[in-house]
Amino acid sequence: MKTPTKFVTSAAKPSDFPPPSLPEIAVVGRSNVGKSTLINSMVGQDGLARTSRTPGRTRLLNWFEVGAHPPFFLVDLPGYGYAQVDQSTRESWRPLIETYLAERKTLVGVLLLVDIRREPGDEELDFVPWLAERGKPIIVALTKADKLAKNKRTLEITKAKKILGLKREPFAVSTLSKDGVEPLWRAILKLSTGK
Ligand SMILES: Nc1nc2c(ncn2[C@@H]2O[C@H](COP(=O)(O)OP(=O)(O)O)[C@@H](O)[C@H]2O)c(=O)[nH]1
Ligand SMILES: [Mg+2]
Repeated sequence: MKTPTKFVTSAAKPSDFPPPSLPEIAVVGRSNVGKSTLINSMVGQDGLARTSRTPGRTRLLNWFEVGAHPPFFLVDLPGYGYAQVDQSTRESWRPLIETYLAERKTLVGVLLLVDIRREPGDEELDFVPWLAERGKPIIVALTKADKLAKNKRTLEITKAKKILGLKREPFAVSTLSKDGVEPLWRAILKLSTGK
């Protein structure tokens, strides 16, 4: 399935954010968790969001306009948890992302990605209640599900739900096998309409 989607703009600071003209969903997660690859896979357009093997490359917020009915923006956020950048650079990104998430009026929800092989860490544990306090719905997806056997996946889904205190089970997705991508995309489309 393909949803016509186009790159809108990148921003390194709030004054570069595009006008809040459409509802938007932010994609959040550690660097290299598979944010860009998943965006490409969900909309069915390889090469739309840039993917990279180099952690920490994408330091900008990237807006994509999804031509669904009705349309909305997907925002690829810079990954947190960069091991290879110095503390001061890391600290300068945090306010940008936090400001965006806290103040963007048109933000209707967040897609949080966690590598299925990694137990959610402090960043995710802090992030879930932080969003809940701000009344922002969250969808969690465990990425790179192809790295685990099916029975092990189920175990990790249950574990992540419990650790993160989620109401719903997280999705397990693989952009390689396409497992779980379609159900996740349906949930995102629904969230984009505020339902
Ligand atoms: N095995 C596997 N690798 C994946 C999957 N999704 C992404 N990757 C790989 O993970 C790396 C990081 O992906 P990327 O989308 O750039 O992550 P981002 O930094 O979060 O945007 C790339 O080498 C991808 O090919 C997946 O579902 N399965
Ligand atoms: Mg990326």
